[in-house]
Amino acid sequence: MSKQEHGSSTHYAVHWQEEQYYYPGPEFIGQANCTDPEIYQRFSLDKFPECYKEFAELLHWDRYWHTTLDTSDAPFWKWFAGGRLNASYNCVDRHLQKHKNKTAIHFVPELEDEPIEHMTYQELYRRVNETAAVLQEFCGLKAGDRVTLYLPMTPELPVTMLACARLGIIHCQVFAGFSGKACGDRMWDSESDILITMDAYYRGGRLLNHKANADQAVQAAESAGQKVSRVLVWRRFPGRYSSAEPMVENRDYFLDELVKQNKNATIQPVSMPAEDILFLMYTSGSTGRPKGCQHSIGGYLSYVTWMSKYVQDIHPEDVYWCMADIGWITGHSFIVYGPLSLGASTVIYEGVPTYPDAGRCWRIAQELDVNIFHTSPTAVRALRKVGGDEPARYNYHFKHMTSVGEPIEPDVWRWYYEVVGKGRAVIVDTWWQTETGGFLCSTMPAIDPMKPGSAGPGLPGIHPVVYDDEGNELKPGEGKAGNLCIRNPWPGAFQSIWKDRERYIKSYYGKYNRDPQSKDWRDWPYMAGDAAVLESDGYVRILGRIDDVINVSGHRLGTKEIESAALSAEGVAEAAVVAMPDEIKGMVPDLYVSLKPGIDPSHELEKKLISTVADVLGKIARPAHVYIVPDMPKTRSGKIMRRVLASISNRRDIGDVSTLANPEIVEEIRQQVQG
Ligand code: 6R9
Repeated sequence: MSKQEHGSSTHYAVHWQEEQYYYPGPEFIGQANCTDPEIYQRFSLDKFPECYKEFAELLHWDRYWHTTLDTSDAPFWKWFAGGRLNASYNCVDRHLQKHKNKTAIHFVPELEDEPIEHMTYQELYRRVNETAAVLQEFCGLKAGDRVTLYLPMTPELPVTMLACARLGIIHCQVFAGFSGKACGDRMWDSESDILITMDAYYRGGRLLNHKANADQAVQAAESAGQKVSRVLVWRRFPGRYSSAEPMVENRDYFLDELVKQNKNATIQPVSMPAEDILFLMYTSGSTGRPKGCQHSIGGYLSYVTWMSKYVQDIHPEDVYWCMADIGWITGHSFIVYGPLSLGASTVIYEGVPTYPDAGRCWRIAQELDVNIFHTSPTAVRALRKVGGDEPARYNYHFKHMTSVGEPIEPDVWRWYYEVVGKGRAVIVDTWWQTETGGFLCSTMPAIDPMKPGSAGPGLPGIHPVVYDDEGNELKPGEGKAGNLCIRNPWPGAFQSIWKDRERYIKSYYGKYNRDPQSKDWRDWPYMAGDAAVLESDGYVRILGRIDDVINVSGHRLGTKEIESAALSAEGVAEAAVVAMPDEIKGMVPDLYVSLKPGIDPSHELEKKLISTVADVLGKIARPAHVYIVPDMPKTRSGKIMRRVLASISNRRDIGDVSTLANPEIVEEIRQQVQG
């Protein structure tokens, strides 16, 4: 699949056109939570928005809502207005009566000689309460305050999230693989003066010093003007500090020690308005500044609970493993909130899927008897590459598997289906975004046939539409690519961008809004920022982002963020980032820079640029190649022509460059890059 930009419109060349269907087997259908094909009618547009009551009814409410969808401040939708509930109560307390001895979380440490921890709902309840007591009493935090979490994949992460939710505190978890600087920027944006982190964690067999990153986060937040009053540090091994960094007096505290002082404390869950904020999740957009997506308590939790039950097909007796990181939206929705709200057993794996060998995932599946498996195309490609025959050596039985985060090539899909799923498990290819809270397009696993490479139709209640640049609707089967939009709001949708209402309207509703004054949701189609083709069977085939976002291993990175990181290196005058397809990661960034006068290109400088980007943003943003070029190709008005650089990186036809201000530079760069 490749993308070429011509002026403002975007044209896609699609290299797969898959029309082969696979059907769910009778074994799966026989046990599925939803087998009723009428479900789509129950959620047709004429039943909107009241149909979504069914989602909210999966939760415990302290007070029922009076208005299912309040549109008075369109497009800032308010779901279940007037209702009150607590997310922590819904994910923990309400399961105690029937399931207190059931495993809530299976924690699998990366090192195989460390024992697997099986935390029951009763144990989760105790730990969440004790942690909430520290947040309330020691930190003085209360509903509406923001707290930044910078935690790795250990049970302390969901425990801390649920402790926040218990008190109505807004948690802002930053992916632990992000740099301290990226974390500090988000602390500043969300105005959190407390950071909760961990001393160390395992990755690829090494115990990483995470406290050092946390210290950098504090430094970055403070230099941006955000005071940091406390840093609470969970210890990976309670009682044993695994970091070389000093603890700062009157600022840093061991959270496992504070929790011990609150042994068996109980904290009443605060009854929160449904429309208050549960968490912020930062994501990349087309400008350098990350967007803090604001998710609500009632709408979000209803949505992910329904999706977990009917799309993930989670039953009480299932063992469910989503291999995403909780630092991303997938982990929030489909490791923590959805599964725990259903009272399921959810697996948290600390480390690298292929550590110490290609069989690790399948050993975990065998040992824990995992039967629902959820991962990304990047992980599937990597697992296939290192151990294409491994799954057959292990005795596990998946009934259901998910693919999420990027388009999955039909060939990779088939390996996932035949080899990982052993030809028995259904696959759902779920298309959605940080902003959307939960899935939007996917097959319903017991109802719709699967088609490799296509996400599927809009889920019940979701009505996708593809518009061309002029706002004309593209018909199913027309074969044309356009901008994927959703006609209607849905309860999982984010409420706004934190502190930036304008950007929210402009980025998601600006292009296709029919009347800025309208209070009618029909006038506000949601624009996702993805290009897609609507197929004749109603399935949506996602082609990729239309904005300046690169999807690396399913993680969104703004090209502008990488460029501004590169510009922070000494001697760099200009920077441009383009996307390159990669066999494993889907896409990777290529970085082009030009230097200030008097600075000479060197191999050292290239290496320095790679490490600068990694330091500023985190390792996942590292450019695949760095090209130091004599000048950038530019328009007469001085804009860098990224599409020309993209064509050079991707060895595509460069097209007409005669209108550039400096056309001669193009051939020079091409020779430098392509040899
Ligand atoms: C959940 C998540 C969102 C972007 C999205 C799209 C891409 C996600 C996909 C997919 C093809 C799928 N994307 N799921 N593309 N097929 N099943 O990934 O959220 O990190 O915000 O990324 O990822 O381009 O716009 P997020």
